Amino acid sequence: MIDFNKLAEAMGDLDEDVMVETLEQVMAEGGADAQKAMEACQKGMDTVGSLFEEGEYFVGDLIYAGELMTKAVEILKDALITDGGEDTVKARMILCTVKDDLHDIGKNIVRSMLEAAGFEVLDLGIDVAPEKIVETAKAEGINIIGLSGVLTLAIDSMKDTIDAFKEAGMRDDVKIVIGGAPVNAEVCEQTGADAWASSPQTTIDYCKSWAKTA
Ligand code: B12
Repeated sequence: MIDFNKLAEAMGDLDEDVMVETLEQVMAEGGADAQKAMEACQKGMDTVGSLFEEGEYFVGDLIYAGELMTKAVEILKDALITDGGEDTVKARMILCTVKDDLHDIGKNIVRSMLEAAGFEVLDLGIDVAPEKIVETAKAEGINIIGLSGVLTLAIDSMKDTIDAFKEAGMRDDVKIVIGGAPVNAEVCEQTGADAWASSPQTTIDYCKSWAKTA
């Protein structure tokens, strides 16, 4: 029986041994609980964030937490990613972390899942300026865009990016999904995005529906 609270605690405590052992147990049992394990790790990341805010953890701890999360995804990957079966799509899309934000763990998880669902993901990386996203969409003829960001100020960069599409006269040609810790329905409306998602699966569902009508 896997103790997901213990897993979340291990991630919060940056206890690599317990984390790896628990995740390996999830995989040894067939990986059916991989999604639950992922959620527990994310809960642990929230603890890391809170301890950082309280001054108990430092930037070095955030870096280490990031490495642990990457390791967790590496262990769970095969169980998290489904091959998409008959529903697999073939479409190209852009994904990146918006300007001034360097966080990319969530983006990379979303990319892996989108690729597994059949998308060809043009990953522009982190701290990507609105102009670069617009120019790439234009040059490559891409009309599905995913914007990631976890800093509060990423919300402004998302809005700036969407405004840049408007200014380029391309807003009606693209569908934009935003995601990351501070993103919710209100932020979606505020930025003018077409959709928002907190889980990779919801992201895939939106992108698939857009790929079909593109
Ligand atoms: C790891 C981490 C770092 C690492 C990042 C390593 C990396 N390669 O990404 C490092 C050390 C570099 C870092 C730096 C900083 N960080 Co930091 N970091 C974190 C931490 C602990 C975890 C973030 C994370 O990876 N979460 C796990 C992933 C899986 O979750 P996620 O990104 O939300 O992604 C999921 C969903 O949101 C969604 N999703 C993600 N992207 C997308 C995209 C689309 C299109 C869709 C649809 C869905 C989607 O799917 C994912 C999977 O489910 C958070 C705390 C927290 N609880 O988030 C702080 C946090 C984000 N950091 C914070 C801060 C303050 C900083 C620094 C300013 C610290 C400093 N003083 O230097 C710098 C900022 C640098 C910059 N300009 O970006 C604050 C932000 C505060 C704020 N409100 O703006 C937080 C919240 C910590 C805190 N509580 O204070 N950080």
